[in-house]
Amino acid sequence: MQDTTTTPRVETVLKPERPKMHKVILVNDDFTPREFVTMVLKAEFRLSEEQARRVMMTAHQRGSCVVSVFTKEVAEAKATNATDAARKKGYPLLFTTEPEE
Ligand code: TYC
Repeated sequence: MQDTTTTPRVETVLKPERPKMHKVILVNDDFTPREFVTMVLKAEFRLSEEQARRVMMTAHQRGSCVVSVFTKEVAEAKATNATDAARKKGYPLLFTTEPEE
């Protein structure tokens, strides 16, 4: 006859949360040359010529366009770099970020 007692245990396994991704958004303006916007998109976001032109034209026609999504830190750094590159040339070009739904 067995005289040991066992107590049932419940183990909780926690899954780490996936970090929320953030969109980088290109905002249209009336002054920045199309070629410059395309060049910045290629340089900072590694878009091809065709992708860059498409994103630039979408922002031009609709007011804004999502460029890509990254973790919060990367999205903010890229938006700041790209906006600063335009400021150095005296253009009002703006990149913003927002969390994905
Ligand atoms: N609208 C600008 C022009 O006609 C070009 C442009 C496109 C500027 C997209 C900003 O996010 C932008 N020169």
